[in-house]
Amino acid sequence: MRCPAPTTIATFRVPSKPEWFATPVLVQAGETITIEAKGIWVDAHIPCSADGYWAALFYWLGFPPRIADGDRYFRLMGRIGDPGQAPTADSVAETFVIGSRPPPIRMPRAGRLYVFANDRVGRYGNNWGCVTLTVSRA
Ligand SMILES: [Ca+2]
Repeated sequence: MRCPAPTTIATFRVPSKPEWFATPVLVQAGETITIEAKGIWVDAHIPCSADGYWAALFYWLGFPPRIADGDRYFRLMGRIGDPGQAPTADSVAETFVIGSRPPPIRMPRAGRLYVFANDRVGRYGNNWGCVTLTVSRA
């Protein structure tokens, strides 16, 4: 039986400044996609990959990022939203961790893939750089 290779849907850059970045990727409920993120982006003066960086002190001081992420900041996160409208509020339940090379991710619903660096609300102005995502269908 033939086993097709993953099909690349799109390759694109994701800047770290927007609180929501609308990707060109539209998904169906239940399909599985793979994502690979390459490159370095910067939170203020802290360069990191799409895996973010360890920031237990910020959590301890009472300043976690938008989505609590086990003492990490700035990890690439994803969420499926309406194709023409980014989400207007964060939802822990609907957000999934991406990072730089996650295992295949099953899409919880149909829609557009939105992504963001998991920074603190109101602290996106000092973000720089972008990572490059390649999204494939398994
Ligand atoms: Ca920042």
